[in-house]
Amino acid sequence: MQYQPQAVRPTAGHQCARPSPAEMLHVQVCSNDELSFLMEAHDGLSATIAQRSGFKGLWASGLSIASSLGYRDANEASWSQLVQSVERIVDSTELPVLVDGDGGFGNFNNARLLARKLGQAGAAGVSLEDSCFPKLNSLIGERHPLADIDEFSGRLRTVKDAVAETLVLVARIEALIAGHGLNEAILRAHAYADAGADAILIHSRKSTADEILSFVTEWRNRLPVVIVPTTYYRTPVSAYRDARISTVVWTNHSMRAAAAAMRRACDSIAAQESVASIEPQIAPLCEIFELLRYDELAVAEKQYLQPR
Ligand code: SPV
Ligand code: MG
Repeated sequence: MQYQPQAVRPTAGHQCARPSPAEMLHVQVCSNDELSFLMEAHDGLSATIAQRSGFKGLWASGLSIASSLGYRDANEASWSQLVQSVERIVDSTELPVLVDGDGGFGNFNNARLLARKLGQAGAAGVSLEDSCFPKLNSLIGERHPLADIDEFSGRLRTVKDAVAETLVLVARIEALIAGHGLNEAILRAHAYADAGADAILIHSRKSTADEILSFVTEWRNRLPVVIVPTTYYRTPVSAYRDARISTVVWTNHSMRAAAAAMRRACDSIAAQESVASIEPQIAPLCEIFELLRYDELAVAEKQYLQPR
């Protein structure tokens, strides 16, 4: 069965106005014949830079936000720290933000609280994965216990009931990460579709896209499919277009780029006891001032800070 795009219902006041964040994300993830791309953001600056590069939507990455705070991606950062980071990301651009909500930080009750708070922070959607609390990043370690299908479906149903009007709900399947194979992944995808998910994120940590493409063939687009080609990065995106995948998420690349650049700069400054040689390699301050719209502040000062 092909998925039938269902509009995220416009909330009161949005009928004639600018589309809501959820409506913008819905177009990209759920009702678009084109392959969409979401770029990772973990703070206001990374969000701003992604928008400048032309991305039309953002992924607020759990791994990248945790890393930037100095935490491990193992639910060490709290749900309220996640919401705070999302607020900064949302405030920094006009782009819709799909938030990596991990497993919802507990049971159905924690998941719906998180979703409500993300909606209030201006997020466009939430992705919930069928992991157990506390989760561990999918790309490390061997212990990835899966949530019970019915219990996780309950988490999805309650989030759908709580925020159907304001957030796109993506159900993320960790069955391939946990080594359970294609049949389990498909079984879960159908259960999560029945529970009200708007899209399915199928995750893999293989170095080729084979198991993702097998899933897509078997799934036959009952709901749109979102993928995360971090480990199978060599596959050209034309393969995803051909497979009619909806959305590719580049989930951690700004954080990793920043880590590599900061390390180079720190190593060089420490070794040389000078910043002279790295100056041409780092962003000039005028670029930072421009990215963060200091010009707008100067204009506002003229308007609002005039001596009477
Ligand atoms: C994230 O960006 O935090 C993700 C994707 O969940 S992954 O790190 O591949 O699990
Ligand atoms: Mg994550």
